[in-house]
Amino acid sequence: LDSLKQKTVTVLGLGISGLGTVRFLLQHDIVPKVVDTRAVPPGADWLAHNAPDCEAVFGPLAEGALVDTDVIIISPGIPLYDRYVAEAIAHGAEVIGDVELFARLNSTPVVAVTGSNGKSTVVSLAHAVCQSAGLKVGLGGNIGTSVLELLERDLDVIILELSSFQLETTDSLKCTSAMILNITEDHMDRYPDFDAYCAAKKRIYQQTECLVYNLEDEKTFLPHTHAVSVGLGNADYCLTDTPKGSFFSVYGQPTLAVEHLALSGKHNQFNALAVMALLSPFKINLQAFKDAFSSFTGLSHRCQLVAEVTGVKYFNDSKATNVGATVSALESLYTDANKIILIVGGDAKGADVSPLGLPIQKYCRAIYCFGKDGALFSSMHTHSHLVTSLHEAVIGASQLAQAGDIVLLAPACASIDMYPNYMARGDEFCKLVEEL
Ligand code: UMA
Ligand code: ADP
Repeated sequence: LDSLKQKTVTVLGLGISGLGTVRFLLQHDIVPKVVDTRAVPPGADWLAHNAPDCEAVFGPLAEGALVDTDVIIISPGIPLYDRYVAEAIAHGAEVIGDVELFARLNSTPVVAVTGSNGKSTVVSLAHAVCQSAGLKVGLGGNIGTSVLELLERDLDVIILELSSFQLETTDSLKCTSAMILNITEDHMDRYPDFDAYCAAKKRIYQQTECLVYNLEDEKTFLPHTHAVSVGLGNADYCLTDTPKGSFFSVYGQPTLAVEHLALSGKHNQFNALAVMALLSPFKINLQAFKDAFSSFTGLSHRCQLVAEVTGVKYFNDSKATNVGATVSALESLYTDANKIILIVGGDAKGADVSPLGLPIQKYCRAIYCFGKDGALFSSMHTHSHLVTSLHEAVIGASQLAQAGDIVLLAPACASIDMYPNYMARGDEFCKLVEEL
């Protein structure tokens, strides 16, 4: 921090992470310049009331806007190849993220999780286990809390959800354990290709004592002296069948019956195993896992049962914002006894959506496609309906559904073409279902 005090510092982006950074810097007597290309960024009000000394530049940037600064603390929402950022780097500016600043100052053990899907569920469940074990635990990062807030607290362990965006600007993060849960295509509007996205995720392993990986996804692996595998079958942490039913097993030893996990679906059983592997360095007793697994019922908008109307179940999986998440929702909800009517579409973020074709044909009775990229999906099923709103999709699906069917909102797309965020999209779905 002392070295930062000698430099000119710009915070670029005044959302959650930018605001967390400004607050932190001010607490340490560093007054940054604050820049955001939006006319009124989310933190504008706070800044005006609490930090009138900060020079604030909001709205479209002028040529050379960032060149007269030594350090830029950049929002994960802005890529390093942004024209003005690249120009500043060429002029010698150091560009880091809030996670890098956190990493340089932190001395508390860190458990870090990235992946295309399951991050928030895994970090929240890990947080619940640590709480049950009586540990002082903090949770932050991409899940929506500024990591720098965690530095101010007296904690035994910090659990971080990290996006590929955050990892791009992070070099110094030391972890007790770290895991890439899985890698499927996402954010292809930000990366030149899939390899670049994978490379960003793998940065989480740079300085970890224990590397936890998904045995069924080789992209999550890097050679390491202490590598631990997770998988539904045949991994260090896996499921085994015993005369007493299915168990979470650790190096071949059944430890906890799967029935204790309140979350449903195979992907959540994988998530639970990931939590066990990630927390293995902390020697937490089994009772804490049992208590947390049985009381954690999941986060909103992730494969949540909204209601059953005339024998048809409606599930809100608005957080399925990429193809991988939608495939896993279809696989976990489908049984021989029910067919799925899928509501899909939104902003596909430049993804190749074709891997959804087979699961849609296999598991769906029909599909309703909406939003900016809805048409990308409409050729995937013979009973496909291209509609202009979620309202039209829910009404159509409810008329078509037969008793025993499932109507599933799992859009495989971001929501920004029609909604402020995925929560607003999920909330509208729930409201429409309630009105049926
Ligand atoms: N923006 C501008 N101009 C600016 C700054 C931002 O146009 O000068 C726009 C960009 O489109 C950007 C968006 O605003 O993508 C959000 O930027 P922000 O600085 O307001 O973001 P924060 O509120 O700080 O939120 C960020 C993460 N957002 C992104 O990575 C896009 C949040 O993850 C994270 O919770 C938060 O920091 C705290 O760590 C959100 C997210 O969508 C949930 N993450 C992606 C995902 O999960 O798929 C990676
Ligand atoms: P993230 O934070 O990575 O977006 P979430 O836990 O919020 O992950 O879940 C996002 C979506 O991914 C939801 O639709 C959820 O049902 C699905 N999902 C959760 N865990 C997994 C997993 N292990 N593999 C694939 N999909 C998953």
